Amino acid sequence: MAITRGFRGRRLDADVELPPGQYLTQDFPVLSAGPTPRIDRDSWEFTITTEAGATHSWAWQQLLALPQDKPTVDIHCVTKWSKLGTAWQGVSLDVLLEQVESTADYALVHSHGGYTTNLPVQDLLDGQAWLVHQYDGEDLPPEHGGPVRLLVPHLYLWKSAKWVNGIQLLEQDEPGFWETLGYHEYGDPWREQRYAGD
Ligand SMILES: Nc1nc2c(c(=O)[nH]1)N[C@H]1C(S)=C(S)[C@@H](COP(=O)(O)O)O[C@H]1N2
Ligand SMILES: [Mo]
Repeated sequence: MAITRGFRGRRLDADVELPPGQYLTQDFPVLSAGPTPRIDRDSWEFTITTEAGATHSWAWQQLLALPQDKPTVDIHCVTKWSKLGTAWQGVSLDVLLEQVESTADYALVHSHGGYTTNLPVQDLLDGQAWLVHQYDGEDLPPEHGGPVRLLVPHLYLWKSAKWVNGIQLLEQDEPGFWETLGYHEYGDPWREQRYAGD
């Protein structure tokens, strides 16, 4: 029976305000610019490099030992689908950046395979961004960025780098993969910042 169509969690679709130009989807599309890497949890490592060149790394068990958050958030892809109430588990970037000495304003996020994306450090702080390793109560599947991806739900989803392995803190902003190809440097879905100049 299709009686649950249009109903999502506690919210009726009709009551939901989406960012301009977006439509709702119930499934979870996969968007990857290259092949899906298979990354072993035991050799997984995440490194923050500061503007001074100092590095701070976390291994898989160290990530799991940090305080865990369970954000439930709406996500918005620049290809116009939005998905509501996605449930994740991971570590707030506040916790990781707290352990790092830096006054840099910009971050360039790096992924296994060479994907990059940039955003202001400010957008990684104050409970706005996580390194997530679970989706919907299960280990994050490789196609969605497992073992660990960045989640920055207040920006278009291309900023949420899958297979994340590091963040470079920079004094000068540097465009990432899609930003170099004409996408917006910031990417706020509520201001419909899809392409450079929007
Ligand atoms: N490493 C990496 N991260 C990535 C991408 C990618 O191609 N490589 N695609 C981005 C884009 S454009 C989107 S919309 C989301 C898609 O996430 P999903 O495949 O889990 O839906 O991942 C983002 N993160
Ligand atoms: Mo995307």
